[in-house]
Amino acid sequence: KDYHFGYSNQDDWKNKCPDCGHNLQSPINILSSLAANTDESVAPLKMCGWCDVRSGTLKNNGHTLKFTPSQYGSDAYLSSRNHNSFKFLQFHFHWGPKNTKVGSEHTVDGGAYNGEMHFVFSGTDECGSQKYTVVGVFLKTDRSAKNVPVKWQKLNRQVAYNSEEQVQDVKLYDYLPENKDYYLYAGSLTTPPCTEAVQWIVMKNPIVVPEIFFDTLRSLKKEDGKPLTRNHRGTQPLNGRDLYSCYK
Ligand code: SG4
Ligand code: ZN
Repeated sequence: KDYHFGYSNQDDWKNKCPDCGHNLQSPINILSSLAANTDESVAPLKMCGWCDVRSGTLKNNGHTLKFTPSQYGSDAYLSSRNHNSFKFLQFHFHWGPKNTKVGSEHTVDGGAYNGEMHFVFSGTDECGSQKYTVVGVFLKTDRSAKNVPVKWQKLNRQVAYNSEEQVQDVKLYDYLPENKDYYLYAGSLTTPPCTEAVQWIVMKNPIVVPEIFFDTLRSLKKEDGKPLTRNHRGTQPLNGRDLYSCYK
């Protein structure tokens, strides 16, 4: 049975889901000075199928707005470091209550962005256990934009709680910043069960998102009928984990 967690009582998550209280949790505050580590295995991302156009469903699950590709057509994969060919599962969003600098899950040198988009990939490690790679992209509100780019119009839907709508022609690559530099570290899912099986890839540069899309996200209804005005977890202690970065 699902744990009906909320974002106002994050300290309680660990009572139901012990992993949420463990030591390798996400998100984190990324100290850019610590991310100076270079490691030859941290290589530019190999993206396969990111430019393909795919259709799928946009679902409001009460915790986020999530795009899941339909089973037809080619799959999208990601490989980086020692993880080979992780298959694309879904992307979803995190945001805050206002168009101020709060809403992203990761922060950089203490600073947050307006929101964060997560591309979730899954695969297995050498021993066969399930692992995830999540690519995080910071979102920055654009107040001035008069016309909404088509890639945001497609996702700009007031989806009712627990229902889903069809979306056509979504290209993952359209939602990545031009510069593909990223930070990398080992962490967890940012929602219960907070499983510590995630290789995080956080893109250094944000993408720009029209304000109207954030308005739509904030008006989505939760299970209790109230609007989901924020869905970002607070940053968790690094606890000595290594942080890497990849520059082109
Ligand atoms: C959101 O609640 C998604 O709806 C979940 O997807 C996702 O869990 C969860 O966030 C955690 O993902 O990238 N923020 S995160 O760490 O992707 C998974 C589903 O419930 C496993 C399918
Ligand atoms: Zn997420």
